[in-house]
Amino acid sequence: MRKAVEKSVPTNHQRLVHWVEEMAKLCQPDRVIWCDGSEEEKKRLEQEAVSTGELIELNKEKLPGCFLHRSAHNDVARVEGLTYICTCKKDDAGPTNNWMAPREAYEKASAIFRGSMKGRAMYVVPFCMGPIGSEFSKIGIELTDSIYVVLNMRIMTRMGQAVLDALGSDGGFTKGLHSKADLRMDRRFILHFPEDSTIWSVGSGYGGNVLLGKKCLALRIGSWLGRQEGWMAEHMLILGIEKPGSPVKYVTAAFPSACGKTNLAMVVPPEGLKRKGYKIWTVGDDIAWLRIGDDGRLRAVNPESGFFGVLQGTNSKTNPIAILTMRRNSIFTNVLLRPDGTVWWEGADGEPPTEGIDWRGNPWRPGMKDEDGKPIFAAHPNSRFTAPISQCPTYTDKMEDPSGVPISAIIFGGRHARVAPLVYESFNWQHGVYVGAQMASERTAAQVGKVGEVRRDPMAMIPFCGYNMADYWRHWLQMGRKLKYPPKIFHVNWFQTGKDGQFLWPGFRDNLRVLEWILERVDGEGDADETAVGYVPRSDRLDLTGLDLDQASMKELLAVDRREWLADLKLQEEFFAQFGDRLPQEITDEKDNLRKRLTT
Ligand code: SAT
Ligand code: MN
Repeated sequence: MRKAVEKSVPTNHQRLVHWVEEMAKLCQPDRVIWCDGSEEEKKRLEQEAVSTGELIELNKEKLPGCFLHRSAHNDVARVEGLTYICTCKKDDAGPTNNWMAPREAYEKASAIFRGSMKGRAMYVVPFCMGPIGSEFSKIGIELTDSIYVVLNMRIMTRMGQAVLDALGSDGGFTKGLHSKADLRMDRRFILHFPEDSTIWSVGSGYGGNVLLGKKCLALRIGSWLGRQEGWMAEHMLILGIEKPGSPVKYVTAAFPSACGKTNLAMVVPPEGLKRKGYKIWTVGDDIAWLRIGDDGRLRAVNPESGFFGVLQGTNSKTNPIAILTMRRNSIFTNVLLRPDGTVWWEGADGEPPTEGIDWRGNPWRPGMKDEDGKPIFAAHPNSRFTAPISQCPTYTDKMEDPSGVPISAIIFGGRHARVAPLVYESFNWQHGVYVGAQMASERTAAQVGKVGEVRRDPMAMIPFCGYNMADYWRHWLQMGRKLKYPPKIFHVNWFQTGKDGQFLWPGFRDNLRVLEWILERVDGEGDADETAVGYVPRSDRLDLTGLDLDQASMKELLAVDRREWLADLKLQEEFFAQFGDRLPQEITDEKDNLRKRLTT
């Protein structure tokens, strides 16, 4: 084994080589292949995956360079119940994370990894999160037995020989080990060892469970490193908004998975705003790494280089930019295959096809029902596309700026039918941190579990914070104190419903109307009413040109219902109580102040 590894080793980083050998000894692959990230390698891997059925090549004319992948039926979303933070002290993981002692976790997973790659190749995938050479960036190495993972990582990260070169002979890196093993749910674990900067993922082949640069490194390990090193890893899109005559302003927004981050990151200006000449630049759709710049401002980098976006409901109306982005060199996961080699999902452009092969690989026709009489979906609700950000029509080369983009506003938001108004602005940074900490949202198909159930999801980080959330909020508070020019913090809710259960706000591109007000506030303009929860726009302040929305609905959208807020405060208190003494006093103070404002 030793020889086979060393023959083609393209690095003189001894620690790295040694670790790869050790992991190969454990997993016992037939071959160890170091990935260089080249075109030639990509072609070779695609061919191999097509020959085994791991990938299906799509219509060469209509979708050049595109492939379809079907994951196992029991492996279609992140598994939060099987995701662990493995710190020496349980309290360091905190009450919102699953915890396992590191030694127990290594032992349990070793038993599954042992021999798991027999008959397969182990790919060594060097990747960099963030522009190579930037002070924001972090290097990881993922060892995997999945070509699907290698090809996705090639899109989602800067991957290959350039990363090994940047690592040199002694650079630091996060160690990632992944094996599909036998894809059994009862032998599946996503384990994080922040104290060793190590990630072990076994028994899954799906998205956020296995693309270790994404949620595992860029958020869970990243958030841990961020606290130690004085920066922040957040579940946020990054968007540039350009108004003629002024410099581009950048905002970040934290929404839970499958709540519209990708759509907002690529939003097309609606009528009225288009006439004013607004332009949008997409820097990132899922993750932001934030540092305090020499200029005293918060600066953001998108550590990723691709999108892993939701397909259900994505079409030329809801997100035309995404549709243009995924027309070539993209990987589609768990969608319907049409006879002509193109793909379809619920909510895609056009009528449902009359026939096709569904995401499970079975023949499909519209209107089909299962034994329980439930409709059979053509695509899984959490079906995804993977596409390079460089193909996005709103791509900006600011994305490669090693010092990041300056952030003017931070926006929090959830999917919450009631309670939160369309938009409100926090009174200051400390209050804004509390606004993020009390976020609540309904569960989506992005994680295994009951869809629709409301849960507290502070900063949209509940599945992704790699340490005790009480310490995380303390870190946020400290960052605010260090910032000379802290961004203003806002909260939005696109998902309010009226008495008839219909959404009150049209959402999608019209969300930019709200962002316009947010940027006016950043500039010290934009009229607002001071309410118990924060500053809310006066109902005539949003530019509603071309929008068919009556004054009554607008009023309802911006209303603060004291009774609902007081009822929600009770739920907040139960949630915060789990953190005991570790909860920062500032959070308690802000909550108490809100109660006072609501009752006087
Ligand atoms: O599955 S991923 O974690 O990559 C996508 C998401 O849930 O946000
Ligand atoms: Mn996400």
